[in-house]
Amino acid sequence: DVTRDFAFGLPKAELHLHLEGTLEPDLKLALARKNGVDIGQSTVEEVQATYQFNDLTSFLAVYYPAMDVLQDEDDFHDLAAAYFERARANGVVRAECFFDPQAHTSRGIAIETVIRGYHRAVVEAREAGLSADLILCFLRDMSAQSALETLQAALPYKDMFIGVGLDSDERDNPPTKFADVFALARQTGLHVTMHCDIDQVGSIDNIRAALTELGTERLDHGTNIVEDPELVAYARDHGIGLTSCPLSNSFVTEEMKGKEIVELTAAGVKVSVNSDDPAYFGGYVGDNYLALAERFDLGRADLERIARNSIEIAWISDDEKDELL
Ligand code: ES4
Ligand code: ZN
Repeated sequence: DVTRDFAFGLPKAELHLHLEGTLEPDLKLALARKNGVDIGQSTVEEVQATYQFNDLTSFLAVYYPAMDVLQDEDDFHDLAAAYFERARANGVVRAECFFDPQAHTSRGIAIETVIRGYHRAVVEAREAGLSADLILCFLRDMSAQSALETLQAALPYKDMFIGVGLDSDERDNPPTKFADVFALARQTGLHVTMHCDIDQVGSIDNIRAALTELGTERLDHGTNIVEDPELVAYARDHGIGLTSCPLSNSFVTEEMKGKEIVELTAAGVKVSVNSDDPAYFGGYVGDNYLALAERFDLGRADLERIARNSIEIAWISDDEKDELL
């Protein structure tokens, strides 16, 4: 008997959210017009008609080109501000948001434009009572050298983000490719997480390396860790949080990973539910809680457990967790 109000109202942390994935068709069109960028569509319906993905590659082929509409600091601010508003309506009390600087620097936007714009929205969200921070993600299909240069360029703004992540296409781009940059990030005092194996790419070996060699504190997706009881025990014993994204997974892997979420939670692994790229995958985090509950027959207590887990694995102090729980 999970209702929409219950799923949306649960106080929760959103830990796997790409700010660039919150670009709704109407804002995309408004920014295209403002900045004189021809995106090839002029109505929301036309934009939505281009959203035909059945795997990660077909998704990313729509996702990255759309970012051309983001040009100045206000654009990045407005994108993030719109997300924070939606997040609050979805019961989010803590948001740790990924952003992809290389998707912007590679087309000539200065990294400080990106960081300052997003950060201004973070500060405003905090003033409005939503705990929020940024996580800088490296694009794994670019070189390790590019990731290193990106981190170095971002370090002057180190007080504006709390960690680093790794996203984009995992095929042939295992986490070990970025061992040096993650080591530097950890030395700098940044948190570390990485996208691991949404299962048609990569392998359990990537998850093992992420955990035991690269020191990741969370696994983004990573639900196919269920294949390996030793890694499940490792994740449980080390308090490694998982950030699962049911609606996103149903697009790029054809299933929500509900069985894995239930099994891992029962095994004592802290699995959270998140929206990934909500403007593209049919819903924000409340929609993800609701879809998971409906599809896998979860009850209120199950969703309460997931929401509590999300706050417990957030990168905030124990005092702040107590306040939010
Ligand atoms: C992503 Cl679904 C997905 N997978 C990998 N990287 C991403 N960046 C944004 N969405
Ligand atoms: Zn993601």
